[in-house]
Amino acid sequence: MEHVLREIASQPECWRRALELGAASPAGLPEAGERVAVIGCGTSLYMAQSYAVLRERSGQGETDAFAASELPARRYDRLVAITRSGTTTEVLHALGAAARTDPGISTVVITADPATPVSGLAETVIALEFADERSVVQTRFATSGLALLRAHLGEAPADLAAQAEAALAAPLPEGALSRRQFTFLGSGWTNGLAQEAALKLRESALAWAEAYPAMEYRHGPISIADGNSLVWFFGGPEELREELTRIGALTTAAELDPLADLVRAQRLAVELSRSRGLDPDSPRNLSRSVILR
Ligand code: F1P
Repeated sequence: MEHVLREIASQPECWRRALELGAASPAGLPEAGERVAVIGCGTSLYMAQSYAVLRERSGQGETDAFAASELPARRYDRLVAITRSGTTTEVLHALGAAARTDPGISTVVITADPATPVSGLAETVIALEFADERSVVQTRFATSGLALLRAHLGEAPADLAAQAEAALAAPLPEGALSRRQFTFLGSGWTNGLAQEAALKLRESALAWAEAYPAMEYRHGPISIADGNSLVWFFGGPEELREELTRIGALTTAAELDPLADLVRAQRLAVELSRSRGLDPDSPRNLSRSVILR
């Protein structure tokens, strides 16, 4: 069995541990009222985006998410970095630059591997070693990190881990494997999930996969949709789904919590990869951590 499939299947257990940890408010996470920037790259960026929306929505304070390479020189009370590997160059640079330009800023990193350079650059380290992964393609570290952050906000459904179990058993959209174009739509905090689902399909299955805020999708990208498309709703209006059905696209929508539905999209990525004769553990042109020299 592929590592990624084993890691996908272990998410309910990982989420239980992450939810417990988040609810216990580990030191270093943002306090209510703070202005916060959250950074990451790739998957970790998309989790940062989802968290930023959730935190603002919960009334705990202004929260911006940035690709680590794009962190502006603004003043924040706290910088939260998310990195599975702890070695991603842009994350290390951003933490270093923030400490130099804004000595008053508090820094915290959420990582799967605390024995890495990132630990020397953040004041507080939250280690999710139990969610570390062998696969290049991230699944359980990312979702466990977001589960932890949601629990810390007091926003995680009590049965979230059970919903991950349901997502592992839920059917994939019938006919999905024969589609050639995949679009994931979100709204609010689920935009990050839509981006992450599309990334999974690109990394694991070299698939043509895109992601948009559902309402933005109407402003052009919808022209792509046809009988070869699967459009997956993590958020967005029912009328749009009906319109896409009329166009001939296959559609599916989250019946579970959207984070649990991401598990279903991860499974689709692996199935699609297999059906194309690829190895989902070894995406083309990608290493487990992007380290720039
Ligand atoms: C971020 C990342 C992943 C990507 C691949 C390479 O890593 O860009 O999103 O899927 O694994 O690294 P990290 O900073 O979270 O370790």
